[in-house]
Amino acid sequence: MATSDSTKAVCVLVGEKVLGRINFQQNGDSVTVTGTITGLAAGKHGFHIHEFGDLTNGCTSAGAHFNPEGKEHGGPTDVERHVGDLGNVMSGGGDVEVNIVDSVISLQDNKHNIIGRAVVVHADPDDLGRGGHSDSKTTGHAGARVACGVIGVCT
Ligand SMILES: [Cu+2]
Ligand SMILES: [Zn+2]
Repeated sequence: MATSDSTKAVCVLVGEKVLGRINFQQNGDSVTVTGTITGLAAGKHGFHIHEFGDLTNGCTSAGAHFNPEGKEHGGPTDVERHVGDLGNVMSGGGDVEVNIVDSVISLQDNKHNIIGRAVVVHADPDDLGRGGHSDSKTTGHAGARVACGVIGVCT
């Protein structure tokens, strides 16, 4: 996989009702994830990096959670997590301000680089692998994909 060091990236999220913009900024070993999402129902919504920046077939073709280490699904503070596991965003029913700092994803030239992959926002809460559902250890039981976008380098 050819990657190169970047310090900033952006993702425009598009769905039927849900829209948004997410910015990524590399700060040392961590990435600050900020932005706004509109149109989300009140409650928690799974928020992940998925493996493919391919929206040919809508958000479905973004594939599974970005998981270059071959781990089980978890929460962002768990050792056992997919690289793409950023947990949940919380909606109060209005616009959602995203503000996450994560030290597992990267914009640098290494195998955790997320450039060219996809952000997916889900209809339901991510149970962080703890829900006991058949898909808790793969998807966090987060349900349908309500918006997605490809992560690209920006200035
Ligand atoms: Cu997801
Ligand atoms: Zn996951």
